[in-house]
Parts: sequence; C-alpha cells; structure tokens
Amino acid sequence: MKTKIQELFKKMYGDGASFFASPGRVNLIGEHTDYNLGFVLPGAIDKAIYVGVKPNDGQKCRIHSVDYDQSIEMDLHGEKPAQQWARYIYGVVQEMEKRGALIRPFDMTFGGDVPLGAGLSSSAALESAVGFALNTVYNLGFSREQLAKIGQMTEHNYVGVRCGIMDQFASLFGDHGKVIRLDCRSLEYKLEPFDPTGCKVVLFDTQVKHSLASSEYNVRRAQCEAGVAVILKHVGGIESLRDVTLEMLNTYKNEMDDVVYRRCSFVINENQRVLDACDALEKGDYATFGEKMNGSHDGLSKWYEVSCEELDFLADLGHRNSGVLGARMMGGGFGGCTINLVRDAAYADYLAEVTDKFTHRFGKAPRIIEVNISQGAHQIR
Ligand code: GAF
Repeated sequence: MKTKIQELFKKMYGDGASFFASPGRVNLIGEHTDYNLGFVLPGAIDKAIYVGVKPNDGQKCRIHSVDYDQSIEMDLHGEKPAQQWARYIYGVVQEMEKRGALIRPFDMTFGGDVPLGAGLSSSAALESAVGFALNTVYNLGFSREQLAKIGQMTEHNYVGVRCGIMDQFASLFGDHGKVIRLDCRSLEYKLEPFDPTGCKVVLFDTQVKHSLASSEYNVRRAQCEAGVAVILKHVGGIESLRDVTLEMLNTYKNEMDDVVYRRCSFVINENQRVLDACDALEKGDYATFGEKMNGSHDGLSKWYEVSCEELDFLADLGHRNSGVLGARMMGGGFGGCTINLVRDAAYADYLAEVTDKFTHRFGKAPRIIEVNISQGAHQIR
C-alpha cells in the first residue's frame, strides 16, 4: 500500500511529496473507560493509513482516496465536504487552525491496510496520519499529544462521535512490541513490553457493523455523565466516573435510572480490571490477564450492552476453551472484532474450530486478522 500511495501521488500530482504512516490499534483491555477519564491498554498495530502530501500553489486542496477510488477538490475554508472520508481531513485542518496554525492548500493521496469497520480505528489512523503529515510538512510544532487531541476533536466536531482519546493516542504513541498503559485524565503513559511467550494475539472479525454504533456510543457517554451528575449532588470534587467508587454508586443508586446505574457500574469495574490486568502483565501472569479480558467481555455484553450476537458467540467459544487465555469484544462495539489470547499449542485447532462453528451458525466465516504490536505515526523515507 505504501508504494501504491507513493506511485499514485507521483502520477497524479507530480514529484516532491513527503510520505507518512499512522497505524490502527488493538486494545487489550479498558473499553469505554477513556471518555470517563479512566485507564486503557491499547497498542498500535502493523496496519496503517499512509498519506502523501505536498503544498500546492492553487486555491484548493486536491485529494485522492485510494480506498474509495475518489478524487475531490476541497476548499479548506469552505463548507464541510459531502464525502464522509474527506471530513476527517477537513476536520483535522479546522482543528489545527483553531489552535493557531495556518495551512495552505495541498495535494494529498492516502489509503491503507487497516481493515475498515473492524474496530481497529481506521478513522483515528487517518486523523493521526493527516495531522502528523501536515504538522511535519508545514512545521506547525504540535506535540503528539496535541495531535491526538486534534484527531479526537475532529471526531466530535466533524464526524459526530464524542469519542475518548484512546485510539488517536495509540496511533501516535505506539511502539514495537509494547502496549500503552494510558491514564486518560493526565495523559501520563507507560510503554509496557507485551510478549506473551507461548501465546498469540489474534482477532476474529465478525464483519458485522450495526448502523446504530455511533448514536449508541454517544448515548452510553451521556448515561455515564448522568450517573456522575447524580453523585455530584452529594459528593464534591467528582469530575468523571474515574472519581466514583462502587460504594458511592450503590449509595445513590435509588436516585438514578437502573440503566444509568448499570452503565456506571460497568465502567467502574472495567477501570479496576485494567489496573489488575496491568499488575498481572508486570508479573508475566498471562492467565490472570486473560481472566480480566473475559470479565471485560461479560461486562460489555451484559452491563454496558454494546455487544452483539456474533461477538458474544466468539467470546463464548474462547471462554469455554482451555487453550484460550482471554477473549473479548474490542472497541466501541455493536460489531467489529474480538481480541483473543490463545496458547500456541492450541492455536491452529482453535482457528479451525472458530471458523467452523461461526460459519455453521452465521453462514459466513469470520475474518481472521493476525497483528503485531508496532510503531506509531512516523515519516516514511
Ligand atoms: C471507540 C472510541 F473511539 C474510543 O475512544 C473508545 O471509547 C472505544 O470506542 C471504546 O473503548 O474506539
């Protein structure tokens, strides 16, 4: 893909472009905790969005999407573009300009190998790749942390998803063989070696994407905020669910809707699971780590209600198999993929079992995606 972007840029817009890559991500544990200012444990993967960019002398940007096979001209200060994919680029530019940058029109080609709709954050990879590319080419001086916030605010203001910062952070800060233990409030992070000797990480993509995913995402966020508002009436200094204990939640349970209670309860437990999983990781205890992954899935499915039949089916297969240390849905939910920690000795048989049983039940095999934890946003020389 990298070479294709380079060749295409040359063919369409000539020589002199600079090229960049920013990856998708996996998340080992810590789902729907980021916008509650809690903890997450993602890692960048070896699948990325590649961008070629070069300033032009015209009044408009010329942009070609390889994946959508579409070319557009875009006025940086005009209306929001009609194409969804172009809004990510437009949004990043607007967010940079809000922060004082001046961006002249450019030519751009982009495309990638992050599977679309699989929950691997291809959109955050695009925002991060575009942000990183423009930051470098125009020498804007934004830090990686600022670029992550620019990507996150692009989602809020130009796509309509009130996401947290996990995906953009992982795409910008990832490193080979390391997961990112991120505190989503302070944005302090630690790169932890992730080397589960004797195991493999594999993703099973249901290839299901429910149209409700982004609206339900915003509903979940609002439910968490509603829970915080109840607690705040009684306890001072509460900024987010990060500050709420299960004890507080249970004390004021009667003042909140049962659904709100369930959502908040999940988030508080999930935060604790991330911390427990990180402790297990430091000790090299992958069995405990896997148990936390399983608990995360159960909570996401039953308490946060962001799973779906296909994801539950895949997680359940993992939970019943002694060769699988952990299995859970990953990302926002309502489709996409599961992440699985599988013993080497069981790996081949398990892949065959999953393919067979899933196909029997849903009439289509899941897509098997093998990933390596890899480097964050970078320039390609
Ligand atoms: C999506 C969002 F973009 C992230 O910010 C995060 O909330 C995730 O869903 C759920 O953990 O990927």
